[in-house]
Amino acid sequence: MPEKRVIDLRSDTVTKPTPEMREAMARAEVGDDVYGEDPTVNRLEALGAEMVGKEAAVFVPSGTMGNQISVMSWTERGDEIILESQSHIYMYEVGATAVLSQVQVRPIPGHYGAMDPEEVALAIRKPNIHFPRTRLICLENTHNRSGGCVVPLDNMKRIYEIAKEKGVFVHLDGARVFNAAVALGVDVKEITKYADSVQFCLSKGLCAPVGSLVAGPRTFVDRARKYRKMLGGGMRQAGILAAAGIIALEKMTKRLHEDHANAKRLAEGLSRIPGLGIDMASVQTNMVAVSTRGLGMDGPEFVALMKPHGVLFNADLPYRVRMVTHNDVTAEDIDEAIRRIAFAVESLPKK
Ligand code: TLP
Repeated sequence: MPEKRVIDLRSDTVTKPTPEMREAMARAEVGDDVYGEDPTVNRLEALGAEMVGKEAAVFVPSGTMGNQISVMSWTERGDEIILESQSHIYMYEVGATAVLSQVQVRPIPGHYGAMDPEEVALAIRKPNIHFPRTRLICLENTHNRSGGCVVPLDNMKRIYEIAKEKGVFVHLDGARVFNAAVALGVDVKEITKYADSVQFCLSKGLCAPVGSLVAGPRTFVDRARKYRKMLGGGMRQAGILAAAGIIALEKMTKRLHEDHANAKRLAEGLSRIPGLGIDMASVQTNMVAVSTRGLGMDGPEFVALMKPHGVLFNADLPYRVRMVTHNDVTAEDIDEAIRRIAFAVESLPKK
């Protein structure tokens, strides 16, 4: 019997570089990027900065490093930063804000990933000998742990206005900001204009093998570049990677709507399977958050149930799994995944 095709919905980070990317990587013109001499990296940084409407950008190995050098570049030891309580910077970056920037975090619970601007305003500290200085607000769009929800533009605008009134900077974790732009039907600049700096990933839905860009004012990017070096992220002939990044930005941003359509298709199919719970309002981009409570099974058990059937995804809450669509899964794969899940759930012993 032929091997079952594995349908990998764990993340859009699993995407492989496209044949066009591999070709461009093989042919990339390179130099030593620590000397600023890699023409392909320079081209990628200029292109990225231009696309998000910022003065400059720096190429970094990962989204995590991009976010962390951004926090380092805006803050001083002992400052406070405001962020959403389920944000990637708070949940998934190994507590780096405490270690690297030595800042205190002030998490605010959001609604579908969006913080209430009034709560943000209240959280900004007034000058007082007892208080840390509020220096930075971090936003995330799309918001990963809410199931890929888009933070609305008016919400970002209001928070940005509040920040500017109070002399606070705004950093956007835009790991998937192009997904947000596609979902909103706007140019990405309409989103990034409500942030002083932005980190965006080339290696997720955009399929580059490695890398993110951090963009912002030139002085900020100069500081970020220096922190990148400090953390060991100064790469040499990185043009090999940047060549794929250029294709990610120029071409792959234009196909993300396919992933969004596949996520809807998946959510609709799964919502017809008894025991699986889906909040359709949260299915806005390339993720589907599925509650497993109705199955009487926790997230990790459901992950383990489906693994032998060749459908992979992760549990991100005790009773929730996350499925992510991307360039390496087709609409047919989605239908096949729904079929396999329906079959496995139907075959469970009745309680
Ligand atoms: N997210 C990964 C995991 O770390 C959870 C994933 O599979 O979704 N910001 C956001 C919003 C992210 O989702 C991620 C990665 C990052 C930053 C970090 O990017 P990398 O993995 O390049 O360090």
